Amino acid sequence: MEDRGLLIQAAEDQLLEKAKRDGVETAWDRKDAMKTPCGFGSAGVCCRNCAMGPCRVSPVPGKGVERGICGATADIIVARNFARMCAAGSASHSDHGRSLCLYLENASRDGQINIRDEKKLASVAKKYSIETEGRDIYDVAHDVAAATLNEFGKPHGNLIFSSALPKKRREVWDKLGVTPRAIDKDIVSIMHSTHIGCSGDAKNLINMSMRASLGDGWGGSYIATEISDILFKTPSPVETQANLGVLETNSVNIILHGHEPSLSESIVAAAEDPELIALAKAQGADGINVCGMCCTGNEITMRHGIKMAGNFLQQELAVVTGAVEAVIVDVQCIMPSLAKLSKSYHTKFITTSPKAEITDSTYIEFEEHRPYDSAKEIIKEAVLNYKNRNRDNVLIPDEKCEALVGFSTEAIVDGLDKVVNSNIDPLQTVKPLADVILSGTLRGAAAFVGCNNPKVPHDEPTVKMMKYLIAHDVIIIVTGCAAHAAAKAGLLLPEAKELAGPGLKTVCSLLGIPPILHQGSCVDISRNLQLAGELANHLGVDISDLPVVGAAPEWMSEKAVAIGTYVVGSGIDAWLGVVPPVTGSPFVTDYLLNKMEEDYGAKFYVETDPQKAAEQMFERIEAKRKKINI
Ligand code: XCC
Ligand code: SF4
Repeated sequence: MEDRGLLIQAAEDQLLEKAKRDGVETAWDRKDAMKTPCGFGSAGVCCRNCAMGPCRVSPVPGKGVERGICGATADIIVARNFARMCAAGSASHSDHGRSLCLYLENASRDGQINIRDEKKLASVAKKYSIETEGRDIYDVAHDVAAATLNEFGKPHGNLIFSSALPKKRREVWDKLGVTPRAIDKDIVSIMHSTHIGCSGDAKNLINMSMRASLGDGWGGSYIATEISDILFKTPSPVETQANLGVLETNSVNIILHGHEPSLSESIVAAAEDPELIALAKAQGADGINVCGMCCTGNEITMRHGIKMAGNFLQQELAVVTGAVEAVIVDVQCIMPSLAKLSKSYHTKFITTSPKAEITDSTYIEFEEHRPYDSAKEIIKEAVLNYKNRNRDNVLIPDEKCEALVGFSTEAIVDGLDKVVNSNIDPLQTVKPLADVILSGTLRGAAAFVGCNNPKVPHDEPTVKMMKYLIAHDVIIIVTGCAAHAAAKAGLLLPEAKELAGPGLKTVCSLLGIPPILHQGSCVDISRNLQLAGELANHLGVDISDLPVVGAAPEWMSEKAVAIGTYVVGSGIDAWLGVVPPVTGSPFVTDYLLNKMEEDYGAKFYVETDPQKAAEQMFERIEAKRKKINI
């Protein structure tokens, strides 16, 4: 296979040059202008939790100012800041989950919100002990909405967990006192305990961070995935294309960017409305080309094969092509810079959520009670903008790559089942996967997640690490912006098996799958958890015993901090390629990188060299295999 990494870079360079010619700036320019980042901020020792401060204490023990005005040490300040990152990340994923529960509440047979996956509905209903026998599916759906909404703020007890959560893991959490109670409650606890004069113990704060983050992974995010599948169907493998070359010269190009699939699903459906297509043709366009970006891109590609325009650092480049009629967004990971940037082109930057209004954007609220009609009105703005495109200043890069996406846990299990063992006990569904891992055909699995970050070369560490691991017979599951990186590099193609080791190659050939399986958006890391949990249950071990690792090579968001935390808390080691702002605390650093293993059987690794990180991941997989004698 040709090395697509260089081609991707060439396409990106072209657009960066164009940006310069056009006199517009991108995140990379602003990163350069930022010069050296603040050392206190980088080490996490800056506190502005009260107005006696801001206080910055020395990141080096025994040197300089050691306490804030209230007496908080570097350990306390770093732990508080870390906890607040976990709270913000968990809040974002979980509020996305809540929006979908509220959306499901409005589902009705003859309305604009419908149930597309009755099987998933039944399985989620079972989780919440909701009767399904002989009942109308919409009544069941409304009960599921009520039950899941209750998980956010119930006053007593603990979250209701998926049966995929191994008993042993639950015992670990109970013993440490980190079993999530209610999603919102555990987030609020952090905001309370990090207020001036509350928790002054770093371990206590880290435990709270873990509890809220686990409430994200096994609660808010898990619910987001479950409800999305019920409403929009559980993904199954579908072909798509990735990179900015998916934009079309003679179509109305729409970039859908953000996270919640309620908006994006409606836009995708409404873009096929004959009325809108006729309107597009009347403007001189061939049609309407909807493309997805970041996590929204993952959501709509895995359910409809909608083309993937790119990941986080490509959002500005999409506008720079000069070929985008509208960037339509909802929440999260939307650069406010798009407002100014889009004004240098004809692009309409349309914000739709009261949670993420952006100054100088065109705000058209997405009306969830009439999603189809509302989506049509939004798309109309884009279509009518086609005539304003400046054809002399358009540059659509040639680069695009085919990909196979949409491997939900259900799809993986079904696929394996069909090939390996056609008539197995439904409770033994992960058996084929367990068998290929036990036999050593696959050495293990790695989950890649997360963002882009201009601190590292775009997509490069992600792709490098992936290639190393598949060459060593480690199967990869991928979500979020890392999934776009894999797609652009051609790694989501069945042909990429040529880059895999002999064992993984055999499995790929047998199943017709790529060595890297696309599992969706970042809330869909719940699918990773589900798969790992089912595997552990099947083998009668804890998740921390499995030869499974995780990595976020280019992470940047607070959501990624929450993810890393719940991944480790679930028993899976997590490699970070960007140093988190905790180095100013000896206690927190030592806990995350070492001691955590005693508590959770897993820990964080921070390694900025992708080659070394990949080697460490593989070593760790082999060590875990030894531990359970396989
Ligand atoms: Fe955002 Fe989800 Fe990160 Fe991409 S991967 S930059 S969080 S879009 Ni979630
Ligand atoms: Fe300073 Fe303490 Fe106030 Fe933070 S909480 S700003 S360390 S006085």
